[in-house]
This record gives sequence, C-alpha cells and structure tokens, in this order.
Amino acid sequence: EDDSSTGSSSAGGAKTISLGFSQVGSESGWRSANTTSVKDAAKDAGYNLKFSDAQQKQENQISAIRNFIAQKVDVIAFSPVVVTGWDAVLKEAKAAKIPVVLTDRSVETSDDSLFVTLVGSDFTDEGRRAAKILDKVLTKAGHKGAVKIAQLEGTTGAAPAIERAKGFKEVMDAEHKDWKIVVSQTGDFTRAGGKQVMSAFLQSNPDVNVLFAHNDDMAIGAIQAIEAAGKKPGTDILIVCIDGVKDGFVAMSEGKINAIVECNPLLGPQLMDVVKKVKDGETVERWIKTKESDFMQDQAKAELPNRKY
Ligand code: GYE
Repeated sequence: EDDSSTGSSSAGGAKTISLGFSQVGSESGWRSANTTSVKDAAKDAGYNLKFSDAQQKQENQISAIRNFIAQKVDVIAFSPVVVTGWDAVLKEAKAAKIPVVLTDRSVETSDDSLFVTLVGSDFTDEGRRAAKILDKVLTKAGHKGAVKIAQLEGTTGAAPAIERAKGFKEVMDAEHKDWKIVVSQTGDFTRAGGKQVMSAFLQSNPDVNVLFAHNDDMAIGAIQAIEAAGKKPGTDILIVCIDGVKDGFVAMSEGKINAIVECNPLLGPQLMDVVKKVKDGETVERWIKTKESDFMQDQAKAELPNRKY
C-alpha cells in the first residue's frame, strides 16, 4: 500500500490523513523519545506523516509550516521552539483552512483562533513540583544553612523554560524566603550547554549548593562539570531536574541526582487521536494535559527498569 502521497486511499476507501509535523530538533533525550513516539503513533494510525526537524531554529519551523500549507496537508502539528513570533504563519494556515494542533510547547498569540488545542504538559506546575520536591530533598539531606541555588534554564523564550522558572519561583517566594537563586542562565536544554554553563557557575559562585536544571540532559552535563571541579554531585551540590529520561534515572540511581519531576514525552498516540477528531470537525478540549509523577532518589533503582524512554 502506497501512502507516500497526500490523498492516497487506505484499504477501507477512507482518505488517508496527511499530517505535517514540525519538530523542535534533537536537543535532548526527551526530544528523541518524543520524535519516536510521534513517528510510531502516526504509523500505527495509518497516517501519511510529513516530518520535519527544525534543529532548534524558528525560521526552519516557519518554512516547514509554509511547506505543509503548500502541500495542502489535512492537519499541521508542531512543537514551537519559542513562544512568540507565530501569528503570521498561523494566519496563513488559517487562510488555507488547515487546522493547527500544538504539541508539547505552547505559543503566545493575540488570536486564539490560530490553533485548535495544545497536547502537552503543564510546565508551570512542573516548576512548582520541582520546588516542592527540593524542599523534601533538603530535609532528607539534613541540609543546614543558606540554600544557594544555581538554575540551568531551558532554551531562551521557550515555554518550558519560561514556565518552569515561573512555577519554581512562585513556590520559592511564597514558602521559602530563605532560598536564593544566586545564578541563572540558559544551557539550551543540551548536555554540552549544561556542562559549559555549570562550570562557569562554579567559577563565579563556588558556594552554590543546589542545582535546579530545567531538564535531565543539562543536569547530566552539569554533573560532569561538578565532578571536574572536584565536588560530589548529589551530596556537595543537591540536584533536582525535570523530564525523567532513562539516563536521568541512571544518574539518580548512582546518587548523583536527588529528585526528578517527570515530564512525559510519549505524546504520539494522544496527538494522533486529536488530529483525527480535528480533521472530522469534532470539538476538542483547548488543552489536553499529560499525567506525570515525581521521583526521589530512593525510588530510582526500582523505577529504572520501568522507564519507557
Ligand atoms: O523538557 C526538554 C526538551 O519541551 C518539554 O524540551 C519539552 C522540553 C524538555 O528539550 O528536555
């Protein structure tokens, strides 16, 4: 059966759904798992998927979306690298009557009619959960004295970077007036970024005793920098991060990460369901949220074999 071209027919005679999907890039373990999930789910659903990797560049996403419009796909889905700057291209999609579904990350727009729904996590809540679990980590470690936090932010302008920082600060300001974020900078959600920025932090702020990383990959990069500086990650510097990819759990089971707030990348099946509904003209919820858990270090060994990404 040939499903390589738009509009081909499946065995039942129903028209194959063509879906244009613009992915952020391949910056992290989370992203690789998300890409696999989307590709597998599209295959299982029998859709004609046109997949495009933007390599973390907004201009690449914009041209991919324009391409999907030119190809007259049935639905466009994308995970926007940053929150702003989408109105023009989304208006073009609307003019072409192609519905847009956001997945993973959201956009800021003045016109709510420019996308149908968002399938993804509540990043502000993840930030809150990170602050709450850090409180447990500090208690467990018997930490005394000042809490001097280094924050490794995700990609500048990206929804998860903005909202995770916001949620964390909200809980910190309300409940932990004695904590202080002494240094905060982007590591672009990559291991290399986390390593480089953490080693600069350790030079400028050697008294840092907590790291809050917006994803596991940056925490893993930071662990290398901490060890290179002769300190013990998970002990000298307590580490809390977000995602819950396998490598994060491995580092946690080795005692190098103290807690992880899960962010589930396996959005493919849910996305395919929504795409079908949108294509059929059904109404869908404005935000379809993902269910997630939090994990402390003492759960890491038992949980590791259960991790699916
Ligand atoms: O946490 C990070 C990835 O948008 C939720 O992007 C996603 C984030 C995820 O690079 O690892």
